[in-house]
Amino acid sequence: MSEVFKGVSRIKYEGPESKNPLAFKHYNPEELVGDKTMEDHLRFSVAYWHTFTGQGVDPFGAGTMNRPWDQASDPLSAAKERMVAAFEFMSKLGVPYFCFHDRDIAPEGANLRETNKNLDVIVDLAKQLMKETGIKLLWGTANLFTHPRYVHGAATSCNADVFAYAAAQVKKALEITKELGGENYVFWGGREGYETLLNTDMKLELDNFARFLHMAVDYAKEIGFTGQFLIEPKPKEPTKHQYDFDAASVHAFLQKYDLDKHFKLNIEANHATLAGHTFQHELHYARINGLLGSVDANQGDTLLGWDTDQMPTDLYTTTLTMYEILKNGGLAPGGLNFDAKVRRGSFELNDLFYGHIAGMDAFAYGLKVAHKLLQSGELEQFIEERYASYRSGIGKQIVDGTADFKQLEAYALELPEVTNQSGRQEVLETIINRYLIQG
Ligand code: XLS
Ligand code: NI
Ligand code: NI
Repeated sequence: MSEVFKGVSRIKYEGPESKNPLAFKHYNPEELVGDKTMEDHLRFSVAYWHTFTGQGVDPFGAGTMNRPWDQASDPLSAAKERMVAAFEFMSKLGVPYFCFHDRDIAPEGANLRETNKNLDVIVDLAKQLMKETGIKLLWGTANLFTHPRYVHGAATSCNADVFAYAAAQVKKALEITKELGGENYVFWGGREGYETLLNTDMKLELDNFARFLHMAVDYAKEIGFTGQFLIEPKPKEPTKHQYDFDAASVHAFLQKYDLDKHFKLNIEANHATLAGHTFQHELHYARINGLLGSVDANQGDTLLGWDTDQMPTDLYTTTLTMYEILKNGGLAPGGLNFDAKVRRGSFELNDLFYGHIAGMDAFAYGLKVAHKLLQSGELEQFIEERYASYRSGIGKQIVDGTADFKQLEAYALELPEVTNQSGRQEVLETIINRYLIQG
């Protein structure tokens, strides 16, 4: 098939002074940061749905995107053309990974059998293109939210037939993810939640959700899929209340249902802010609990209360994100997936390059700054000193578990007065700014 992204060749690193919108200013894949190359630290991935399948539809208007592959005569031909164009785009951009939902890559047929056949055709093509380009699959997932059958949820639907249909869909999605060498498999509970408790058996829905995930774990084992399972928390949208609300509630759910050893989390920036947390909070919570598996890299808009999925360009956030990722020892087998879309007004083909270059540069810059910050130890040292009282005396006894209420009371009764020290937030914020400005 003929070239789609005409006039664009392989995107190169030109350095911070470059003004070329089709060049990287900070992302230099081979450059070493600490002991790893940027490419190995960042493990960038393109999200098939936003970049190749999305058409720029919003609740008030039709699609705006200029996408030549959508002109094909029938849905399966469009899916093939889309896949070929996707690999042209990803090769030119130089990303090592992509991610997809089953329904992004192949159209639904008249029934599940036909739909699965469509998938097989496209998976064969993807396999061939992956071999030719060396681009790998970061994760696969099943779309259990678009079709009207999922109106009341999938694994948490009130209708057992829907549960069965969703199971069949995930079974197939696991098979194709394995077939394509996917390194992870994601569960985002698209419509797993409720609109009103007046019609909802929450206990049964949550129990069923856990049953569903156990079945997935068992099936993966049966077929020898060894990729990492990930759950992607999100508090609301499309339902009023999504069960996988945030990292802490998913953690509790996994522990309650004995699933914690099988799953990690895929943390998305815009979902964190929708939950009333910072992105750093969600990453940090996941990390300290050994649950940080992968990241959906995007950003929201502070003035809008929904998942705007914008390309991440905020350097402050990318720096703090990379700080958490470095402290996590990296993300592998996870990565940084751009679950982000160019704005509806950015409808030209080249906007896809501009958007991804912006995101990749913002993360590369964040990586460089976070590495320096971490090496300097300035923040770590402050925290270390702030908690020094727990390393000797009564504090050590508390931490060691040798103190009880009676001993603590005896100690407190002898205390002349408690003295505290400043938390110095402003000083610490200035340190971040200093590193951010120095680059
Ligand atoms: C939606 C989610 C979705 C998942 C994959 O808000 O972010 O895109 O990442 O199903
Ligand atoms: Ni996401
Ligand atoms: Ni999202």
